[in-house]
Amino acid sequence: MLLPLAIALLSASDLSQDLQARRSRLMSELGPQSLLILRGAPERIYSNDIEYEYRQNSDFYYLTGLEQPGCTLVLMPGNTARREILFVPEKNSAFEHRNGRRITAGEATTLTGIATVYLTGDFEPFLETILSGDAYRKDRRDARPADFDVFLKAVRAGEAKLAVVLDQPSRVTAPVNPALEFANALRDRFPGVSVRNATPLVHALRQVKTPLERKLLTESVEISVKAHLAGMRAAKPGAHEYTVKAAIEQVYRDSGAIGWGYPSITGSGPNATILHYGGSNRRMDSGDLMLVDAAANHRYYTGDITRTYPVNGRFSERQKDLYRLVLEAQTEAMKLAKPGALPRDLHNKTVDVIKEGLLRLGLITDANGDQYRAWYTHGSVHYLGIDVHDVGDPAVPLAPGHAFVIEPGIYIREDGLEALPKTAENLEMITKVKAAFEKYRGLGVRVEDSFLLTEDGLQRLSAKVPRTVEEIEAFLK
Ligand SMILES: [Mn+2]
Repeated sequence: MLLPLAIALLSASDLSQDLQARRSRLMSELGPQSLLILRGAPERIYSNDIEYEYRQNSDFYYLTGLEQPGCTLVLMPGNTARREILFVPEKNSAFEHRNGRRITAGEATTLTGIATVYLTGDFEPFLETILSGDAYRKDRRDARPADFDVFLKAVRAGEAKLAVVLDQPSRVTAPVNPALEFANALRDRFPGVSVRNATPLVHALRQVKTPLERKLLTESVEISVKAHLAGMRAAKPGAHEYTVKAAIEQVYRDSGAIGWGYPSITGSGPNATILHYGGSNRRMDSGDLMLVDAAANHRYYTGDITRTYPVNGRFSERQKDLYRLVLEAQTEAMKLAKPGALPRDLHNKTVDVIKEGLLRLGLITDANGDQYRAWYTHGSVHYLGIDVHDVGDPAVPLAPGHAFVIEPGIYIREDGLEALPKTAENLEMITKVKAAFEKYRGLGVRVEDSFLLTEDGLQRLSAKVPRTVEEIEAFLK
């Protein structure tokens, strides 16, 4: 049973208009005295002189839609013209013969909506000139020097801001982020500028998906749905985990997706209790549960779906006990996913449900404290988007345009009791839960769906993957 997959082709102008709107919102937040510099991701070595498949930096992609390495974006909100400037690598026939075409300035403009495109070699003289307080003109056809007046006045007054976007939240003990290091070096050299971290501004924008982004994420999850169904059909007693993984990833590429949004997790039997199980060589037995956590990267948007199902098509009673509990936790949290709620409200609901259930099953002796953490070992809500664990401030209440998952799980890992710190309370608990632990030992269950909150309510984008015990058993029959 293949679900029909309708992916309308997106016109370049839909994308470039959306990109222009994103940059325009960012520029009004930055203010006229700012100059934002954002460079694309560097290429990275896989082995000897072979590079990894290139992946663009997420913030850079969000603002430019460019997948090509070597590009730099500059935003100057105070300019009268040339508010957006893109630097792209020069055309080079020999290089392109080996490594593929580079986009031309004209193509870059069509794709990004940025009218002013200079070459990478112009970046240095451009910065040098502007930060020294002079107007930059590449040639006489360039716009008037007065374009830069607001920013140049700020430089001369010592009030100019050099805005940077950082890959990850910098901790005090972490090595300095290259973008920050670069900005700090410029600040030290040019007395008129100070450095400003614009990461929260960009990430606040990314937290609320535009209509185009919602469409792309929906398409991406449709591909992942199809992939999960293919994986479910491939899982059989005697087959290997890698066969399930291959069936899933085959669907991604065959649907035109770039590939996976994160490495596929295909864990059977005890491997289902490993949260980020990366292997896939185990042979599946009848009686195993199979945990699959996988989703495609389609046009730089990634959903996130987890299903756990019996390899032989029928849940055993002990598997049903855990499965139904995890499902109930997710269902109850879904009911709270409304505008105004906080992600932690949803997570806390899954905790309440799971605590009650674990107590009922005899796996903990106290539903008030933290005993549940022995079996429920992770958070259950994160945002989705260009990154599978997308950026966003969890202190901001849920609102239309937010995309996220709810993914409770229970893992009765083989050494689950041994691993507990030997406190007096734990020792007492261990004695009392021993029998239940032996009953459920080795089982891991997680259920995860991708959601989009819209003006009309909550959409479960991954709704077409069987989810209840009955739906799963009927599908696997
Ligand atoms: Mn997830």
